[in-house]
Amino acid sequence: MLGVTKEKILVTGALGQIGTELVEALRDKHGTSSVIASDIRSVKEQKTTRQGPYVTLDVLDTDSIIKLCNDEGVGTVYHLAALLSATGEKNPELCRKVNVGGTISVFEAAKKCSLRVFSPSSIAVFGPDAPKHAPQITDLNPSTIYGETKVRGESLAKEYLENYGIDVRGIRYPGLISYKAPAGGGTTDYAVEIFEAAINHGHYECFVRPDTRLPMLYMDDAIKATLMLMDAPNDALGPSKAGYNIDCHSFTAQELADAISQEVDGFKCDFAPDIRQKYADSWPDSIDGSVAKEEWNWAPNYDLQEIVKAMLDGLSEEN
Ligand code: NAD
Ligand code: AKB
Repeated sequence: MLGVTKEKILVTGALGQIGTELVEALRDKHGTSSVIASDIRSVKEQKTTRQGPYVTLDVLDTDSIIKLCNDEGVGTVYHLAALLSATGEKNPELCRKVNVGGTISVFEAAKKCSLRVFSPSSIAVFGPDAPKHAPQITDLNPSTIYGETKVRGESLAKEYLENYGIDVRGIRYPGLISYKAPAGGGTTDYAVEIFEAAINHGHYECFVRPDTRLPMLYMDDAIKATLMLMDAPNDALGPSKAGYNIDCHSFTAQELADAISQEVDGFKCDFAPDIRQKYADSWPDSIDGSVAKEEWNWAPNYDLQEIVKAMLDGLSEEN
């Protein structure tokens, strides 16, 4: 549109676990008015009052995304709207609709409005047949519907790049640990819930076995990785740009509980595995992030002890 520069940023699914912190980081970096937060939910549902532009937007509504991008001069979309694994497996149809349909909707808008897109993937792309230390490139045969939608998201990104030159970048996020917004219905939520339970009740009943080992990352690192990837020069990025494995930390549920016990006197964790154990068992124990390290220099800052400290300090300050 004449007179509208395409400098603004749109974040979909902005009221979720990642969006809550990504919007804050993007506003610090680019200025509050440059970052439009959006979600299907009303902003009033969010505990924290949001400073800055907010619109209610269903990612399945392609026309509204296109209109918003044209009217506001949006040049980049961080597409976070999705259903996570546990919620997705309970409602496979909606999971496919939102995760695949929503991604197509955003990519179609990208085609029409020349947008750059960040579209996250997940360690859920790997299935039980993948090596337990998952390499960047291996067969992707997830056993969850959620994982299938993430594999499809990566292939759609490649398709839109090859066919229409759309710059879509993504990270196969591991389980993300944070305290500013609740975890959104995933299998790795135990690694978030355990902290609040430790502080408030001195006890947590964990829904996976103690020996369940999964790759995990503190949210500050996840946000840093996201911004680094989006800032990386395009010619540094190879064929994995739609779904990078990134180096992170890998620990069992028992190791996490033990690390919390060292900081919270008397904390006790019991284990009562439920259906989410099956999803966790189908995912890798750890991931090889050497391609991301080589191409855009990624390395995490927080190890397990530092994550535990940051979470307990953060939650105590909030209470
Ligand atoms: P979340 O569940 O916390 O947030 C997702 C947001 O999307 C919610 O606020 C929800 O209201 C919104 N939403 C749902 N349907 C929508 C629709 N039709 N239109 C608009 N908004 C809609 O999820 P998150 O943890 O912030 O995850 C964001 C992305 O990162 C997802 O693609 C997820 O698969 C991926 N990811 C997250 C993790 C993690 O541990 N948090 C790990 C791997 C990948
Ligand atoms: C989930 O558990 O569903 C997410 C993920 C690893 O994609 N945290």
